[in-house]
Amino acid sequence: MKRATLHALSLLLASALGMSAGTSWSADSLQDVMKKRGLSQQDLLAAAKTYVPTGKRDEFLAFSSGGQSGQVMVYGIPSMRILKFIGVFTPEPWQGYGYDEESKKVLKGGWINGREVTWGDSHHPAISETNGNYDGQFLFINDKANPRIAVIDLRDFETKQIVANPIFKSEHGGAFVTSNTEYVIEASQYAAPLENKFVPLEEFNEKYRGGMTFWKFDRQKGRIDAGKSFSFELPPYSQDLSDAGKGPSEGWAFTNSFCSERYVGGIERGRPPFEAGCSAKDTDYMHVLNWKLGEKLVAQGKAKTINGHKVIPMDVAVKAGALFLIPEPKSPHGVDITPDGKFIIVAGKLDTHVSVFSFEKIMAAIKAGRFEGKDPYGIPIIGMKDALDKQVQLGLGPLHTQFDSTPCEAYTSLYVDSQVAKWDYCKGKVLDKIPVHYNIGHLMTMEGDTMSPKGKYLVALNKLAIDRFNPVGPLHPQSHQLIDIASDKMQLLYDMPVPLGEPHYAVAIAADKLKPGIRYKLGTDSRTDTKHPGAVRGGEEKTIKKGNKVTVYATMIRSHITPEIIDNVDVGDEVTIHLTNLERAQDETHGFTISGFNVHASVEPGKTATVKFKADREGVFPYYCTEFCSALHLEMQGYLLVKPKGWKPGKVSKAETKTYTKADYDKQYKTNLDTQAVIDQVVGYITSVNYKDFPEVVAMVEDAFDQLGKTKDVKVKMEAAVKAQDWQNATLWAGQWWQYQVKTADLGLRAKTYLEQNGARKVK
Ligand code: CUK
Ligand code: CUA
Repeated sequence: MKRATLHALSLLLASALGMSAGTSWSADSLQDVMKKRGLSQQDLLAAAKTYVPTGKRDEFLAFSSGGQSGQVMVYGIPSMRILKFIGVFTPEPWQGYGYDEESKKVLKGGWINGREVTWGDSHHPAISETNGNYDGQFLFINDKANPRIAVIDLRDFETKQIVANPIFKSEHGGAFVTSNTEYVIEASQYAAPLENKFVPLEEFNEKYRGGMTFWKFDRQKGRIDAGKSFSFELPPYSQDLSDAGKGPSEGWAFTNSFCSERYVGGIERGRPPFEAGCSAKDTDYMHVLNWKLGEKLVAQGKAKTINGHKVIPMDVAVKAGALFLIPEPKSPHGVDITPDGKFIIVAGKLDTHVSVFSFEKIMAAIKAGRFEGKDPYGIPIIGMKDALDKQVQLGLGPLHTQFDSTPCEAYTSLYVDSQVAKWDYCKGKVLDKIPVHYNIGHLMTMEGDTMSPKGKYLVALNKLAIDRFNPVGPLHPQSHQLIDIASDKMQLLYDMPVPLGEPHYAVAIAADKLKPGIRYKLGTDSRTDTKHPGAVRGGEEKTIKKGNKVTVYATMIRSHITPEIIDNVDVGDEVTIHLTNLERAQDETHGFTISGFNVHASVEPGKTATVKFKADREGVFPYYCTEFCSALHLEMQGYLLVKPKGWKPGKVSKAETKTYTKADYDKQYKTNLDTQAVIDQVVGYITSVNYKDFPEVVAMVEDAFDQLGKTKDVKVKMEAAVKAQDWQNATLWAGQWWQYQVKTADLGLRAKTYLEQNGARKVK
């Protein structure tokens, strides 16, 4: 490149990146960096499109399944910066998920027939919708391995509920929501008897079944209502991905299937394997279900009850006109409804085409009673030609489809080709292709499965990373690739390694639709959103012993845990510690653990969490705060003393070294006066500007005064010690006064910095 051109580009980028010439980021240094790091013009453009400057935020948030980790990963787009791992089906230590009592109850909801299951294979996240568009309130995700659905509240990004499917033994087609989140859909995968009984494989056709569950979502409560949920019984066809209709197709749901051959393998019995028998036929079936009719059938008492769950038998659904089949090409995978709700796009793994089915044609065939026959279970089959709008040849191994903001434009992943194909489903034309690395499964565009896709970016969720990242041993990270889809030509922008598990699907929402809180109302049990019975305010801390049960009502605030000593525990006692974080300041989380008992709680501002264990060994067990929450975080500590049976206090040395003198006290006192002067200055500044217009600052100021308010009590104790000439305690109480001052000053300075950086105005 000519030097002049390079210089011009550098200047252009510099201005695009908000750098002005003359700062330390000079145009020349950008050239130097390009040269030194071997970056091309293309690289710089990609960098400029993904880079989110320090302190700035992303435009979209992606919720990605965490695959075998059983968790959900949250990251920003376009920066691809990871923001959170949400513990869902598996314990997550940092958040205390699975280590405190409240979250253990959530995980218990996902036990399978009384057995604790601590691992999950999360596949498909879904954001709650209102009128077919994301409303940013809730997130749902399924567990394929152990048929379960989880509910995550997006006010605090915490898992609130897990429900285990009462009739499935495995599942895959979930979680998908109906247009107004009336239901969360979950379809089974491998057919099995719906009852929990042994049935020999010889009775596969008669007794094994698939199904589709409609979990009723109670938006007010933010929880699934299992009592109002129901399922359709389906043939043993290995149902796969599913989707809910929207707009004109609202009220209907669609699910693919593979192995509609109902083939049962058994290599060891000399039979050809499943893979051969399950792909023998040229077509499988798309299932077309009317859930609104299903709802009515249940209300009319036409469902039977299996394992306490309402199930609509196939013959009942058929008779009511709520269940149909349509042949679809060989081993289909994705079934995706277009944003206008008019077409259903099916991609077949073993077919080079995608099939565009017309909802209008399907309805016309049903209305006219035009069927080409019935399946062995009596379900009417609509002819493929009567339902198909068109087929488009895209490439090898098409799997999943997402949509652009431009009408008719779709993106389909090509697993075998390792490509993304952009195409027009109205004209049936391929528009562009881009290679990805490697073997793409799902893909995701911004709000790309709603009625109003936002376009802009696409993420390819690739199965294999192979050579894309620094090698870290035989198990490679997964690879997400960010692709710019704002113009006609797709452009690869960024490779992101995912070291968590295999994310099957992800969804992305405009960040401004999310309004998460920064603190809980004081004393909240975050897993139930109710007042925690173990919550106490500052000053109300207590320890109660009844029989062999010890209950501690504790608080945490920088930088102490109250109580600091728990000494009324005898070996064999059951110990329950409720912890309330009294902080109001943003991001002032305290963690809590006790050595050796496998407990941990993450106690965010306002939250109350409980740890519980049996003190089955005598000994001395330090406890401490696990978050580096202030300069004196290491001192945020305490002791649990577990006494052996029959222990009596003997002669304990009371000798406590007296170290402090009047000189020490005077020195501390002077320091306190100086610190107060700093505080007064900061307060003077804050109250001189419009700080009340900044909610973050208001919270910090409240918290600061909280801390300062505590000095009153301490000062009284200090003065009493001074009067008694007890310089030891006078100095210690003066020191505690200073601790509160330091925390006040710290908050005040944070508030002042915030105000200065965010353009506060003078008000007086
Ligand atoms: S599945 Cu994995 S690539 Cu579970 Cu949606 Cu298609
Ligand atoms: Cu609280 Cu460290």
